[in-house]
Amino acid sequence: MRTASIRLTDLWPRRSSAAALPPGQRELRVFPRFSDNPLRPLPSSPEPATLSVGGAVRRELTVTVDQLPDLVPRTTITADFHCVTTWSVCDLRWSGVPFEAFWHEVIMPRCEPEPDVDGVVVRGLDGVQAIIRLDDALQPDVLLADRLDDAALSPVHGAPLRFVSPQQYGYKNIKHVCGIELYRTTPASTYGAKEHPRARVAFEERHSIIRGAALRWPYRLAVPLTASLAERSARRS
Ligand SMILES: Nc1nc2c(c(=O)[nH]1)N[C@H]1C(S)=C(S)[C@@H](COP(=O)(O)O)O[C@H]1N2
Ligand SMILES: [Mo]
Repeated sequence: MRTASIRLTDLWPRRSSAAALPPGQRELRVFPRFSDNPLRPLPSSPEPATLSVGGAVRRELTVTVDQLPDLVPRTTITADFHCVTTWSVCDLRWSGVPFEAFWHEVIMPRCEPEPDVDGVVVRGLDGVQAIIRLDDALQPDVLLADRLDDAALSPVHGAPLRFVSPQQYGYKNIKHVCGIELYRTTPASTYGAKEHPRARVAFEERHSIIRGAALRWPYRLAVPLTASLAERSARRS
């Protein structure tokens, strides 16, 4: 299995022989847990798990995560995952509901967003959040996923629900999703300048100020330690 007992040497991103990776990215053959704060424990999820939609809407909405595939048809995508710190994992199979369909078929009719909504803040149960412009959120490969590689999404990789946006760096792919808040004016980032408003992998938008290529090495050097700490703290909690 891709996640069974990961060794430190597995956590050094290597040039890929097979896949053509985006600029500055290298491959990991394992999929570790990762975070800007690797010591943050796994959050606990309420039972049943819910997803709330609020912010610039006429009506707020809360649905259970189990309900989602009844509201919007489920889909499966295969995508590579790219962390801003330069590691990529190839061919992950995510299953869930497309965000675009959730937007048009659930949020629009039920919540009636303000006409000038520009994007959403996606929030995780651990307090981590990402700011996503609406045009990025509505890409056809963006999912609210509850399954990974034909199994229920594990707590390590973001149960009960994960925002999956393959064209954006990992930090926009929020785990343990519990809330979506619509905004009209872009809020301040909880990551500060580290969060690029778009974080598109293809354009190497790693940071809002510093040029992406300049951060490859400083970020890459921290990968093995960060990933092994995140793995250990997640598997203990
Ligand atoms: N809720 C939450 N989501 C998060 C993070 C986090 O710390 N908390 N870290 C982000 C970062 S930086 C990365 S690279 C990926 C890592 O996902 P993984 O732990 O499944 O490898 O999750 C992203 N989403
Ligand atoms: Mo990341």
